[in-house]
Amino acid sequence: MKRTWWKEAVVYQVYWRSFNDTDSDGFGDLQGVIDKLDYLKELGVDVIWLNPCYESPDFDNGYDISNYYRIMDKAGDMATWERLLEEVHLRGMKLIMDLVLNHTSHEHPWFQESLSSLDNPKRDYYIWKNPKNGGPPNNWRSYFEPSAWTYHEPTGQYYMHSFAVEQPDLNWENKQMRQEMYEMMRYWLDKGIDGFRLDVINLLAKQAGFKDADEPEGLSYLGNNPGIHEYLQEMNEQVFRNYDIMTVGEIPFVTPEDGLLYVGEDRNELHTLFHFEVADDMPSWDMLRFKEIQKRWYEGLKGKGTNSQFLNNHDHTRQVTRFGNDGMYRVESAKLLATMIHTLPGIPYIFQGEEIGMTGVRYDSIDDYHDIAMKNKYEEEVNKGREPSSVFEELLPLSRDNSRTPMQWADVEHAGFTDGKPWIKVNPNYPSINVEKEMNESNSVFYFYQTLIQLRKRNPVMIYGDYTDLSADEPDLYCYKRSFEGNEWIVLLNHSDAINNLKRLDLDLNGAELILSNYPASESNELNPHEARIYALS
Ligand code: ISL
Repeated sequence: MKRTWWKEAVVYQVYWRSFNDTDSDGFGDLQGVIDKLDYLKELGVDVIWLNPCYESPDFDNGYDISNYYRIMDKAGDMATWERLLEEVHLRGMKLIMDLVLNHTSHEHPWFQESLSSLDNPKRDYYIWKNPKNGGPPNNWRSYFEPSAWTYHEPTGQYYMHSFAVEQPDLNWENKQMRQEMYEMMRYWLDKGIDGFRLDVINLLAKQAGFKDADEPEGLSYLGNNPGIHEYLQEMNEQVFRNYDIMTVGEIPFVTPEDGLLYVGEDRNELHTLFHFEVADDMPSWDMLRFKEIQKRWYEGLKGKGTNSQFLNNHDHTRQVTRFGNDGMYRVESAKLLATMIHTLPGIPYIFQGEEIGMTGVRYDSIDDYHDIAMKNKYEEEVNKGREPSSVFEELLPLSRDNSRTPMQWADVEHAGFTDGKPWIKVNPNYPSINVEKEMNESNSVFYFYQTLIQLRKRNPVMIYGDYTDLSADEPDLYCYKRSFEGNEWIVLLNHSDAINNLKRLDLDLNGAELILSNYPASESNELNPHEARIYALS
């Protein structure tokens, strides 16, 4: 496969509203990101993924866009955004913008026009259907609502929303709407951004005929429908291929075989993708399942397409809490998970705060949570007559707010995130987990990430190397080989609170050079709890 800058990049996700607040309104802002670019440069990341900062009524934290050409007041203004882009580029980093094409906000002028009458020219920019048997057109539910349809009395039709009522789905069958979206994408690319993270991009094409789903709770009927590849090839032809950029598609419900259709280098669609076989479909850590997933995705894309590797983001609780050990082995576990994500095939993503081992939270009341997904689900379940406290306990671990707590900069009020009242409570463990503390400890999670990133820049084997799992049947030990142009590396991970012995793996490490470990260098055959080692065999 061709070597390219985006395949060699480490991407850092800035959830700006929780990153750094410079105007004391309790929300992070773009100036706050500018003020921390030197920190990101020191970490060594190459690309910054900025969550949506376009104008929005903020029902879904910016994923409900009401003006694609204006910056949300909470975030700042266009002049500040342009200064951010300039400062990112001055530091030799790149900026990709999060873009939502599947739906707009209900406050977008297009939707307001579409609502106004059956024959409004913008009516067909959205998905309107007549009632069926006096109710919704079909039995589909949405991610955030019991039904994917909301009735509009004045025009006597239902409109579709794959997410919240406030997020009406666009009708990608409408050519004029597509052209207006392509024009908007070129507007941002012509400003000099380096690509897009494309929100639920495989949902753009809707299922032909809008028939009832066999399993209305399943949701997969929302994605990968006929027509999606035609849309993406048209988008690539009219937008992407004219720029030196990276596009990463968020693609739920996708298999490696289908995934290749989106990111195959001969497909002229997207550059890479996030699949959700781990983040959405693995409730708790299952090493054997994880290895099987890695094997299938490696074999499915090998030599033809590029995967992306992540274990947490703004939608999923923090990896050290969900998949590691955020208690007595928090530091070792954070470093082990980082070693895994940065040495597996695919582009590694760092969600803000992951690089200092930030953990998930458990607030005591539903009132401490803001996530529309959780609030709607809580209401839906309680409205069924279920006991509120048991619903709360059930939803708590899944709340997307668990990863959205403010970045922890220092052991000062609100962790140095804001001088105002934070929009969401700061994790109470900020006195012991914060950037300032990490920067003063040579053996911190931060400096371990910095070392991993530096290793990646100097060793193409981490990026382009073949992958062989040497531990497929081991429930806790994960050992794999990466090989490229005569270089062979072995990665050893003991994802367990117990000591594990290597002898079961029948490895020959004689003469191997220990490149990196999250424990003091040791030649022992016993791996400590959550110990990670990288060896160079040749
Ligand atoms: O939140 C999830 C369940 O854990 C994810 O499945 C997520 O809802 C889904 O991947 C789509 O996420 C994206 O689109 C949503 C937005 O709320 C998310 O923040 C965004 O990442 C609607 O735009």
